[in-house]
Amino acid sequence: METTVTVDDHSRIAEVRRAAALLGQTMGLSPELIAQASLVTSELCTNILKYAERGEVWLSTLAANGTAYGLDIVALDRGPGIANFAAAAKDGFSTGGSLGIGLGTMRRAAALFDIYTAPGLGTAVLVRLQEKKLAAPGDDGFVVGSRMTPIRGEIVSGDSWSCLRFGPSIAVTVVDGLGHGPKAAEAAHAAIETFHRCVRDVGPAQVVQLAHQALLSTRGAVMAVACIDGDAQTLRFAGLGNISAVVHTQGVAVRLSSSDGTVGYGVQRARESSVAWVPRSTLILNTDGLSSRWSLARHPGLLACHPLLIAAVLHRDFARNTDDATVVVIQGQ
Ligand SMILES: [Mn+2]
Repeated sequence: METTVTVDDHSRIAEVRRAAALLGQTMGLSPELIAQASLVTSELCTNILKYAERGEVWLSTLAANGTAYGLDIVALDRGPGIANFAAAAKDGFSTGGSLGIGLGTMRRAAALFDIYTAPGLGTAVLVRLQEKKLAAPGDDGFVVGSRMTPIRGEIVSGDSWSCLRFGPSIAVTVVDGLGHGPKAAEAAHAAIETFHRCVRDVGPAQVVQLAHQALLSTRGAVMAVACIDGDAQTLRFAGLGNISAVVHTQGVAVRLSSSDGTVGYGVQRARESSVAWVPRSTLILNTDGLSSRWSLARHPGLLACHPLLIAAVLHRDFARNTDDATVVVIQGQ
């Protein structure tokens, strides 16, 4: 479960705290974690108001096997950015908050803390809070982060994505149902369902082919599938339509190309390609809800961040409001 609150006034601080409490209670998180979330969100909101005047806090619960074990708190703004984060992170550095727990305290409370900021580039902070008594699942060679939002005014997203891990491998798909709203979501879900059913047994091109059959009675979708084998150090890819896919390995970006067409419409065949995958390789997939002109060139150092923060920053800076928008980032460990 997730929720996003715009922060543009001091009254929003209480709203974000309430949203975090509601999310935590609904998902069965402990009162201790909810109290911690309240402190952290207050601090992040106060920083946004003080330095950027406006931003947003995005809250999403973490769950494994149906049990929630944590909360990801991401604060995003397009303010001036923090020139000297090291100084700001020291205890006692005034963030001007009513509680003033400071970035340093926040960092120690967090199971995971990451920040992306530079002058002119805004600030993005990730704080992951985890239940102490519950074991979080391991990374198993891959760390995944994503952000998906529906077009303004819609509750359901016509985009969808999923990933599955098996053995040393991970498979991921991103789907954009044609148009938006419930009919687009229906097409996207049919593609995801096919992916879940088949991807352990067949390659990416065949998954797209099988999805094509499954989507003939729907409005159709564009779809990309990537299968990464950590042992063989290869990534196999196939797509139909305009899902963007780029692999960054050791400073080199390789764009993976999809075949022209629409899943579930006409006669289609997706070509399969393959590239090398090594530890620290990063795969970024996105739908056309992000501007086609998006580029990492504007964000020096972003690739070194946690995939969730990479996805959140790219979404913040390049998502258009006129479509469902999805970014998925997978990093090898
Ligand atoms: Mn779209």
